[in-house]
Amino acid sequence: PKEIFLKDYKMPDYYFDTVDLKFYLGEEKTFVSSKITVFPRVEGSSSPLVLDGHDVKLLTIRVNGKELKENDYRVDSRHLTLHSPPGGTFTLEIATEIYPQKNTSLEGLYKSSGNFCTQCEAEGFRKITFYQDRPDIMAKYTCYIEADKSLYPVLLSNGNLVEQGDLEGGKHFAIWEDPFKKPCYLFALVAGQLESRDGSFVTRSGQKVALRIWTPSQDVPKTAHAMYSLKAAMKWDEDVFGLEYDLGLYNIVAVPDFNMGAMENKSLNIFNSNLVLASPETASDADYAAILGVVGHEYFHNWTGNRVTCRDWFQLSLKEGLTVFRDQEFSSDMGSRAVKRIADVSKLRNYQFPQDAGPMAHPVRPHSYIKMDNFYTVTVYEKGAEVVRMYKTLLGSQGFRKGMDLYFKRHDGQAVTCEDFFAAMRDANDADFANFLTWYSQAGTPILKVTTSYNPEAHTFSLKFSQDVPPTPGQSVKEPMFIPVALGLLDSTGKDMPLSSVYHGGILQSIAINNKPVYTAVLPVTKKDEEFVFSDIPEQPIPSILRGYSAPVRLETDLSDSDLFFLLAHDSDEFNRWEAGQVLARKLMLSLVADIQQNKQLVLNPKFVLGLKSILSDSSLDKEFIAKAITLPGEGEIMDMMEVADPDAVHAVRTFIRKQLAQELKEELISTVVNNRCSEEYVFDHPQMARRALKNIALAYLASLDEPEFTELALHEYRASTNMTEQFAALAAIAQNPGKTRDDVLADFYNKWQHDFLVVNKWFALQAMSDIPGNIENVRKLLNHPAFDLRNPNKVYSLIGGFCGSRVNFHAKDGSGYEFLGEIVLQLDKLNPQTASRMVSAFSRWRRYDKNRQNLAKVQLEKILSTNGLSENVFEIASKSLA
Ligand code: HT7
Ligand code: ZN
Repeated sequence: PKEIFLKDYKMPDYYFDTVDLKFYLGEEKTFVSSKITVFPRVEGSSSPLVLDGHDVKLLTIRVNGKELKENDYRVDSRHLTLHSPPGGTFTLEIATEIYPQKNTSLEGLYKSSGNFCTQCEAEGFRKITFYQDRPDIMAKYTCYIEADKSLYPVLLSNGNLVEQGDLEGGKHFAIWEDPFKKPCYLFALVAGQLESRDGSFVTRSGQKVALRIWTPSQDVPKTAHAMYSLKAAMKWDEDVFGLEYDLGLYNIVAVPDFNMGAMENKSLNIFNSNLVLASPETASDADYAAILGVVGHEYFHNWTGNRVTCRDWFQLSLKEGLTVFRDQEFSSDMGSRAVKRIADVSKLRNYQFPQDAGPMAHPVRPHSYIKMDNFYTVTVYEKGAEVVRMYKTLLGSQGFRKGMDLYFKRHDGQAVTCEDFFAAMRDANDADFANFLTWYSQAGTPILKVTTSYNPEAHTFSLKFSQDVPPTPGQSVKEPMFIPVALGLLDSTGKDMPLSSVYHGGILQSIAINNKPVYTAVLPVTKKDEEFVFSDIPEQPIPSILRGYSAPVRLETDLSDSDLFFLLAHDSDEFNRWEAGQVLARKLMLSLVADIQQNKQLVLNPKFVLGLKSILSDSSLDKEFIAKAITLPGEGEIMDMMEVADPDAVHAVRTFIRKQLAQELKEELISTVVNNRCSEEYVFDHPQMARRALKNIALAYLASLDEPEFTELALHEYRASTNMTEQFAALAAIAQNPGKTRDDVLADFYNKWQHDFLVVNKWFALQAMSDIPGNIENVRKLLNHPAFDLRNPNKVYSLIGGFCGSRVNFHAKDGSGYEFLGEIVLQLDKLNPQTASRMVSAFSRWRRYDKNRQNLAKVQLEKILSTNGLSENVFEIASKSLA
């Protein structure tokens, strides 16, 4: 397979101005014709025009109305080349045939539950017709769709509906016209039996927008929350960024078969059903929150991605990092900022940090790829969002807004690069961003060490920073990064001290704003070693470093346990308050892992129990914050900090601490469950969600004790629940412990919900993730369950993805987990390479484990790689994992 490099980017030789598509949808084949106005970049040039095409049968090709002869062009399995196009502007007409019914890859045009739909990002348009399938080709599209009226009563594409009507033979047609130029990855078509929930939104300049969310008719009642989310997102983007919607219609279609979460096609978003459909009985608070975030995300792409798009796919984070940042801010403003930040940072640590430390580590803007689909990663998305957040931290809200305004002013209607975004931020603020661009080019999570000292005579407080970026594949030597460190200093009563000046680089600099001291300062750490000295500090402070997690680094401080307990009790920055507890928990877990490995008896530090007890009983705290603060760091996070990851020891330690805490805090936990019951009707709002989150975690702790009293309690909660959040939490609490009750409740849950495929996926995932030893047998059985289907990505993510998340069973010493995944990847690769390559990624960190596990995983990777006909997707991940 061919590797593509950023350094090889070349402007296209030809641009497209208008594209008229015609689709004749059929039961065996679909005819597609395109009529494109083409013009050369350099007037008069007639270099060959190379179009991409994959699994497309060419019928005819015409230039300026004249059919080409065979020696005028060449077709191979991936391209159509016109040897010598006419010198100036010309029309190109191509007629092709495709087979959506056979398309299980879910890219291009395919069928999902009887309906036609498309997925063109990143390079799926080439499976529809021959085209220059690259994002810097932006054109205006019209789309004619013809299909059987009774089978496909709804015909949708991008833009405005300009004409529709009936045809002979029970057929009908629709013509759509999109007035905005777009790259082909934003093209979309949907045809099927769908009904809509209709809403409307009036933009702040008075334009009325019709909003439609399309699903099969029985699901329309479950779209209310998605509609609410869409309206909230439209309003938020106007309020925060001054950005309005630009067409009279916004469609969302939910489909059950979809490789990712959703797709931002211009005015015709296509969503995975699980990110649209919700009712209190069937969807959890986490599902509601995900719907809000993703509906917002796709809507925000209308400006950051669609109006201003990427020059090439290496620039993906230009739209994705920025849009994730925007959806994170939206969700923060709609709920609790601190809790959202904690959730986002946890995601970064649990998924992106491991990627950044493994064989698939790549910069936010990768240097090369074999298959672009493999680079829709947590690094491009989540670390990319952190990079955007750092601009805001450095410039402040107003400065950031000025940068965004300039970005749109300069680049509306263009396909641009990460440097263009950087330049808009810099120029709008006259800012000095020093070496900031290395965030786009260097992979690896920087390690930031800080040592502090107080001088009681001089009343100064010094922070010495030292940074290191670890080597990553292809990048052995690293430059220092620009790390904005938000910092506060707490006095002995726990209050923030006023900060007005700091020595840096031999100069005393004022950090006061309008002559007023600040309570959180942002220190620009740009060198390998750097010192900042605060003056006028009357007493020894406790520093709160990296407030709000102001940069995506691993922070190592010289704070003592008592400093951390102090921060846990007092920090005004809620993120750092939580973080102090997590640092303590991580230290504790690592030392207990060492104990277990040396066969020592495990003893839980009573101070830790007291610290959590005081959080649990502090009624002044937000309940969702308490729920986060009493949640232990994940097993992955701890394994990531070990020289050789030991899944059994880490799992045993986490289980031990959970049980000890449950034992010691039994009374508090029981009253937390009892006092947080609620008979109010389900509402997706912060107070109610916070209450449910706290109650559910308390129940999980208690049930971990596996005592009849608490099994009864969990059963009671399961039966009394009127919403999925509490019902599923009670089921999960019970499912921790093997036995008859577990089996009965799991069976009861399935019987209750077997008609609802989204709930059944939760049921698959819960069982797949189970740490009960020997669970592989059950997972193999579930593979043959009538509700399971390898062709549906959601089912694969639930069952196979869920299983790979179980430290105990996926990493079983006998290799049974690895063998299972090896088999599945090969079966899946024949159906859907994108999903297969996501699954094979579970092997990528095999070198982190002991020799025995390494050998077992390596055998599977080698077996996969030696298989004939392997997709480029799986090849890329498997070969990089072994390299
Ligand atoms: N921009 C969308 C990306 C996407 C995608 C990429 C590859 C394969 C399938 C896909 N479905 C959607 C999603 C987003 O970030 O908004
Ligand atoms: Zn996106």
